[in-house]
Amino acid sequence: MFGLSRLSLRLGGVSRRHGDRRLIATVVSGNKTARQVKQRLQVQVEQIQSRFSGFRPGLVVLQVGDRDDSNLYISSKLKAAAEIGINAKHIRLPSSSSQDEVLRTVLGLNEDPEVHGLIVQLPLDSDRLMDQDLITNAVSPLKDVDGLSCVNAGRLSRGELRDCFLPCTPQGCMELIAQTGVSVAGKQAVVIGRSKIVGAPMHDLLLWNHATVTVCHSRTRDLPDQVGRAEVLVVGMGRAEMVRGEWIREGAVVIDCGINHVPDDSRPGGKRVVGDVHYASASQRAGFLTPVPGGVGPMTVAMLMQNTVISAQRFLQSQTRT
Ligand code: NAP
Ligand code: L37
Repeated sequence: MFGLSRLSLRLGGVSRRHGDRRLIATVVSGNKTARQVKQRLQVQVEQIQSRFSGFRPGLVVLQVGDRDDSNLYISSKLKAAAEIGINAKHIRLPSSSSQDEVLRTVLGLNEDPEVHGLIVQLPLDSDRLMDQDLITNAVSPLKDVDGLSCVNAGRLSRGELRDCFLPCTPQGCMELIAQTGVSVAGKQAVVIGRSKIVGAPMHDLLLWNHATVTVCHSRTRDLPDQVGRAEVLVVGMGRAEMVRGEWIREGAVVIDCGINHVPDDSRPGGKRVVGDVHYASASQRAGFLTPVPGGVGPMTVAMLMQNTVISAQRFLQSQTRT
């Protein structure tokens, strides 16, 4: 049929062939994009500082307990903040803390004028009964740079995107999609996962950027069939390498949020990090693909910094108005 198997297409910035196994997706680097975002923010913070004599955006990361993964993510957030000029503070409450103690800490930070961004690092690592939603909702919507409070999530779900803080991971995914040059408007998008931090806000962002969105979850029948329809695929399920290349529509934009530690005796720590997408096979089908590590993870950190700078700017505007 018209030599289709030898038809050369230009997709993803590279020459590729249909019908053979030599399609190699363009890698969408989160490390590179995050670096660019942080450089831009650093300049903005310098400008704010010179205009408002020494003012610094302030961020607090509140942690309950001592999870190893949270410790790692928090240290990259503190490092990024220091690079940019954000005044970041880490408060760690013991896992024996009561819910009231956590709530009191949040309410105190809500009142602190030097704190412009406040996040509660999830999941909570507590020995006591905790209502996670109650705690994330206690954060003032004006300081909720994780975008997890009902007020911000509600605004996002209604498409009021300018007035809210967007959750960091989905916002980072949108930035990575933008890097590909592919517009999501009118496209078939599939999100795997419906959590409050990844899947649900990802659906909202794609929807209000005019994609037609399907959300899959653990009760979805025939996941490979759904995946095969996606021109844009965002995966946040926490299942190591579950999405196989053979499921993926040729040329699709594939964004992998998964962070999974799998045993690997050849590595010094005896394990390595992989995504929810099987990278080697996916790179033979996708047009664009994010790596793990070095994909969505660094963008999550960069978007937290961006939200904090936006929050500080809004704070300054509210001060100069009065
Ligand atoms: P989560 O709260 O556990 O949610 C997982 C979602 O995936 C749920 O909606 C679940 O469905 C769905 N799911 C699980 N198994 C499935 C299956 N076999 N088929 C279809 N759907 C399935 O996890 P999360 O917090 O959203 O995180 C998801 C992944 O992203 C994890 O690997 C996490 O480490 C990673 N993550 C990365 C970043 C980053 O910055 N890169 C940030 C946050 C999270 P149900 O709703 O039906 O249970
Ligand atoms: N904002 N983010 C916010 N709030 C929360 O409550 N849990 C949570 C959250 N998640 C989060 O911080 N995730 C995260 C995940 C990965 C990285 C950073 C943040 C990251 O930098 N990952 C690296 C390294 C991965 C590894 O070696 O484990 C990466 O390149 O993907």
